[in-house]
Amino acid sequence: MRTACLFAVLSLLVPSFVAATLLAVPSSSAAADPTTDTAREGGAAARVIQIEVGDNMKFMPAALTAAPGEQIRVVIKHVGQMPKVAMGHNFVLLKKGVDAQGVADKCSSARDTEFIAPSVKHQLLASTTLVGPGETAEATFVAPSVRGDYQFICTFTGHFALGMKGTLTVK
Ligand SMILES: [Cu+2]
Repeated sequence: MRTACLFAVLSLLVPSFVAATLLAVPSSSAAADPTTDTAREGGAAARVIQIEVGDNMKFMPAALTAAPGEQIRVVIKHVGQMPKVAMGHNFVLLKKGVDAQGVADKCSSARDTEFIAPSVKHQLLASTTLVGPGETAEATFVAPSVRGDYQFICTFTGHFALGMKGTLTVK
């Protein structure tokens, strides 16, 4: 009874709550199917940017653009062969002015938290979980209102130092 009332109230207040609730079911079942286009799920207004990551330790593409305040959903897909334990990747978008090497250093030993050290979270605009071959992960965020370049990196041990980085240009 109480749950039903809460649902009704939320539905009135937030029309998208209903859609989000309904979408939650197909999302979870589709996640088991690697051929499913994850990017189409979740609906709403976010623009999807797909990035491939692989055994060459590059983001492809490494140069992204967004409008100030634009809703963005970054989807990374691991297209490599090497096992996740040796070649996992993530997408970590940094706030403006954050020292990328410092973040990479702190995260490099944070394997238990998928290479996102708790101490750097306040320096991030967005981050995904870690992916291995054939896996995808996504991060949804609002592009900053301040125009300029924002760095993104992979925080798996050593990858930033080997050049696994890119730039989101807000313009
Ligand atoms: Cu990586």
